[in-house]
Order: sequence, then C-alpha cells, then structure tokens
Amino acid sequence: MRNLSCALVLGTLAVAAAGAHAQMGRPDAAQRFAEADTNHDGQVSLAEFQAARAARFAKADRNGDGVLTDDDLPRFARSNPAMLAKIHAMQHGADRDGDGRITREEFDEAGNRLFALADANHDGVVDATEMRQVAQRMQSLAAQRSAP
Ligand SMILES: [Ca+2]
Ligand SMILES: [Ca+2]
Ligand SMILES: [Ca+2]
Repeated sequence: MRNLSCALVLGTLAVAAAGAHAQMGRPDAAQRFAEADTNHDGQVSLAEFQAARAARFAKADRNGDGVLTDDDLPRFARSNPAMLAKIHAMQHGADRDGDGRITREEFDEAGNRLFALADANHDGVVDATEMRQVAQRMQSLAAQRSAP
C-alpha cells in the first residue's frame, strides 16, 4: 500500500511543485489527460505520458538546474510553512533517497510507476476510463491525507 500511495501522490506532485497556482484548485485530471493525448486518439500512450511528464518537469524546474528543490518553488509557497509541508509530503514519494532533491531519474521512475498503476488492464495505454479511475483514487487519497 505504501508504494501505491507514493505513486498516487506523484500525480499531484507536479501540480504542487510546478504550478503553484494550480495548487489552489483541484487538479483537473480530464484536462491533463486531454493535454497529454497529443495525437487525440482518446488514449494516452506511455510515450505521450512521458512527453507530458518531461514538459512538466521542465516547467517545475524553474531555475533550470535539472533537479527539483525548494528553490524552484515560487516565493509565496516557500514562505508558507503549511504549503511547504504539504509539498514536501507529496514529494516524499518521488524523492527516493530523501535528500530533498528530485532528480530527473527519480521523477521519471515515479512517473512510470504512476503510468503502470493507471494502466489497469496493462495494454500499454491509459484510456479515459482508466484515467478517471486513477484520478478518483488520487482524490480519495488526498482527502485521507487532509483528514485530521
Ligand atoms: Ca494518444
Ligand atoms: Ca531546480
Ligand atoms: Ca489500459
């Protein structure tokens, strides 16, 4: 269950680390799915998923040093202890060696775990139904986390 949680948490990591603004609202899984589906066949292949992840990493790595750290977070997130703690909690799954830095390798590894998890019927693509299911699981996980 721990690994499952880690992988699920990773889905929201990009939202937290990359778009601090997106953090204000719930991640729109349907929209993210549509964005990743670059050939618009209604399914997200591993290649499409990885391309979307790569773009997300580049966006999250605001200072462009190739690793995700607190330095990449906007000032308002860094100066908000509650938000910072939340982001750190989410990053915990990706930051395998716990050094507070998420390398591209760690990020990709986490992404691959997420894809494997989302692809429930293991046909190598995540369709809209599978994406909805994984989004629901993420939401219930997030709800658990924010519960006292
Ligand atoms: Ca596609
Ligand atoms: Ca960085
Ligand atoms: Ca599938």
